[in-house]
Amino acid sequence: MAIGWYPGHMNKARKEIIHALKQVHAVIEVVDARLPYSSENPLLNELAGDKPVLKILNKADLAEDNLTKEWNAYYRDLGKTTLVLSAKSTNYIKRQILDKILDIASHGKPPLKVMIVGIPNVGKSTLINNLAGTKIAKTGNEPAVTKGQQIIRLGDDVHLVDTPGILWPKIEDQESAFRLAVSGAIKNTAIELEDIALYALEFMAEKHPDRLVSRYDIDVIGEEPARVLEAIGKLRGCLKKGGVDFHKAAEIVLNDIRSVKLGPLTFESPLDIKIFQEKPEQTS
Ligand SMILES: Nc1nc2c(ncn2[C@@H]2O[C@H](COP(=O)(O)OP(=O)(O)OP(=O)(O)O)[C@@H](O)[C@H]2O)c(=O)[nH]1
Ligand SMILES: [Mg+2]
Repeated sequence: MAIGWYPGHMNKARKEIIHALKQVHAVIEVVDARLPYSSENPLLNELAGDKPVLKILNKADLAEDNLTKEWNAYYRDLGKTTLVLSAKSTNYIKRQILDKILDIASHGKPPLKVMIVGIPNVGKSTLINNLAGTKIAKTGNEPAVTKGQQIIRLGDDVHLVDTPGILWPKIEDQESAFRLAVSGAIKNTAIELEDIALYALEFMAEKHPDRLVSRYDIDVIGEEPARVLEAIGKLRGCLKKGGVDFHKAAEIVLNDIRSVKLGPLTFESPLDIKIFQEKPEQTS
């Protein structure tokens, strides 16, 4: 499936990351707390080699607290060091990150150089700006623009490189591609907007039907996602010649989800991932 990332792009990103990682001693990996599995890049472990990695579950303000706790415990069990954050709003981020970095990275010859890496849209630039205390990196959905290499001091002997390493998203896995699309991490290209909204509605109907009912005042129990989308479209006046404008209705649903109008949401749990990973063994 191609969603703006072709093998050529991935190769280029891979080479750039390998080159950039040579210049640092430790790595801060940013993932989206709403989909920690789907927003990580499986090759980072290999690319980081034996460099210590601090895994940041960002956008915690958008995720479900109980599931964020489950993810945190899951990673801790795997021996990973994590930090749950909201780069957009949390204060004292610098102190928290510095403490964790010093925990995992031994001091060789100072300064200890650190770099932020992650797939697009997880909040790398927002985090960098927060740490720098000024707007160094452009945020939004465009790649960061850097005004010459600058160093951000996390502590006297710990320096952060201001250019994030961009990794490619896990789009080869269908489930992950849909979750990334719902979260807004990958732009709506190869997957139709309606299909993304239908995926989201199926998830909502299964996990949080009450929230759908209270937001849209519709019947969702036992209904097909397409009928739910149609009902939302009718209710919100998304009409075109011949019936409901599904595209407009899909936009409404996805905007509502991304702007937390349907409450904090986490699209996957550690249990889902375990089930997913155990599947091939069961069928072999
Ligand atoms: N609610 C919330 N939004 C966040 C948080 N961190 C980042 N964002 C938003 O997420 C969007 C993407 O953030 P960026 O910092 O641009 O992400 P990035 O990883 O630099 O993305 P690329 O430059 O495309 O690789 C922006 O709209 C941010 O405002 C957070 O902790 N909470
Ligand atoms: Mg950026």
